[in-house]
Amino acid sequence: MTQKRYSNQDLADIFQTIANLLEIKGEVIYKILAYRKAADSLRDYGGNVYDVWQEGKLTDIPGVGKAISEKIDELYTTGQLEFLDKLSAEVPPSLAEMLEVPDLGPKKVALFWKELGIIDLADLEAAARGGELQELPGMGEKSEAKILAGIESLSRRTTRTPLWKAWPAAEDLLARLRQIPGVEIAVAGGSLRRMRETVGDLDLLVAAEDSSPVMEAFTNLPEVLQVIGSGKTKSSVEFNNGLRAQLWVHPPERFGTALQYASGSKDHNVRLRELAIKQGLSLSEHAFTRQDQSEILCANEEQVYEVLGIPWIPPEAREDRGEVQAALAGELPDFIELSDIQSELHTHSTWSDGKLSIKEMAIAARNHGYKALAITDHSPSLGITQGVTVEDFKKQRAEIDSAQKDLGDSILILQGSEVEIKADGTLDYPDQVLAELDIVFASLHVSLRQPREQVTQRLLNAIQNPHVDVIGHPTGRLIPDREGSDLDMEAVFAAAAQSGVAMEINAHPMRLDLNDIHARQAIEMGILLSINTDAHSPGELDLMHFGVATARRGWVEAKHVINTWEPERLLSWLRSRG
Ligand code: DGT
Ligand code: CA
Ligand code: ZN
Repeated sequence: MTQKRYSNQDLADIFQTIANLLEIKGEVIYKILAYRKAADSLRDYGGNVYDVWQEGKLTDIPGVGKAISEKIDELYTTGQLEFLDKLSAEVPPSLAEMLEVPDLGPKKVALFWKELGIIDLADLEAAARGGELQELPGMGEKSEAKILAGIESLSRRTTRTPLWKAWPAAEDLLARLRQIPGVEIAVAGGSLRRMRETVGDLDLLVAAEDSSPVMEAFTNLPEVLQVIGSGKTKSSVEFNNGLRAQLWVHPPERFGTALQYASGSKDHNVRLRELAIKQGLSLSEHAFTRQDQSEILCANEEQVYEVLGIPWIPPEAREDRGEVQAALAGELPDFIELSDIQSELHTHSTWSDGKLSIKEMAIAARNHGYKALAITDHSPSLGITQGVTVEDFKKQRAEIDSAQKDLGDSILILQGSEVEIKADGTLDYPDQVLAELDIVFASLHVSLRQPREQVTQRLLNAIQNPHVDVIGHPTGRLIPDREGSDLDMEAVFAAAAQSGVAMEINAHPMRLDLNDIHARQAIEMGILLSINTDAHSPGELDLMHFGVATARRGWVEAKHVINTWEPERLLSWLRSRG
């Protein structure tokens, strides 16, 4: 009997596997859901399940009932699980990996297994390439091609963590680091500070005279699964949930060089070191060093750039995409800031799938300091949500008028729509209905996997409709699992530049769509942008900074973004369009 110290993540994986195998086997749904719920709950559990087990309090963990706690107990005591062994003998565990393929469900997996003896992804890929899947009942050429594309997207997937997961985790860790005696500053560095859409690991920077108590506290955090490395200025750990973090600790008088170094990117840092060398200096995370070995210390990051003779460059733009050259030439853009945003133009209310009424959303937006809010509920064809019917618009307008009356001129409420670009390329409302609205977003939500030419043409139709003001989350991607549509962006931008439609940077961190590269391309072509959270609840209005960061990564200035404008100017731009 061996004891194994399963991590929270290990346990979650085991129950996830059980759920998947039961599903393929055709077990009743409530059992499957119980295992899934347990898996989710264990994965997100803050403490160490192992410790809870030792205290005999497993059932205190949400989602862990008698059956699950007995299995955890068996795993910790014996190192195995008889139930899983038996199940695996019936249903090959490798079948579960096929469920990772987008749009491939347990019924199909069971079919492939029983009919063709396919037991893993490699078998599946071979069968799809050989055209064997399309012969099966309920399958065809199209669904086979879709599976193949899904397998390819899986192999592109990396172990990087989406920013939307990493960011709150880092904020929580930083808040706790700030509680440690002796910690003067605790901030994010690395790709996290540069707001890349995914991060490899979290870099956390602390200023403290004495590093050892900080390192000690960090490596002993309850959710640390293992300490990968530990030294005086840097420690590296892996948490129960699979996330990794490095903590850098430097004395306050050297914090500027440390923060600059750890913020990266590596390529940006290489450029800075080249600049330093030209001045006879070497630049490290500790200091600038002159040839006589004397040091120049920088307590803050601005000083590092000052010594190098260039303006401070925002972290989001430190990707070696020409920013150092631009800084040297005095041609850095006037990067947009969160405080430049004057209005939120893409939101949902109870008229479709939003949580709040129009008035409640307007109050929430006003609390963010916004001067205007557009309500852009979905049109009816998007079957998953209730949409606004043509008949509804009158009633909705009356509700807006009444909310506007109650709120006075503290915030301007616009009646808008997020009209669906349907699979056939037409919009979900007739033109005369669109013409009545204050602002129209057109978005793709369905049939995103159409061939390039077809899906691009749909977007072009919307761009060319004179009543459409903004294209919402243009590619439709979801980070990390859903790639955007296969759009011909050259054609899209050319059409947008011509029609004058604005393109959205959707600020929701699962979207960030347009991305940084496309945003930069768009403004270079003279296209206006609009940054919005697509909030379905008041809390989501807080996500704006992710969109602004994406814009900054794309060198976007306030003047490129329509919702930095005063309401007057916005209204006159909207009126000047159809
Ligand atoms: P990630 O974690 O893959 O999303 O990307 P970063 O940028 O956070 O990179 P990471 O975590 O490997 O290292 C954090 C920072 O440390 C990186 O942004 C710059 C700095 N750094 C790491 N390795 C090197 C290096 O070899 N040379 C220089 N100049 N800087 C480095
Ligand atoms: Ca990192
Ligand atoms: Zn929306």
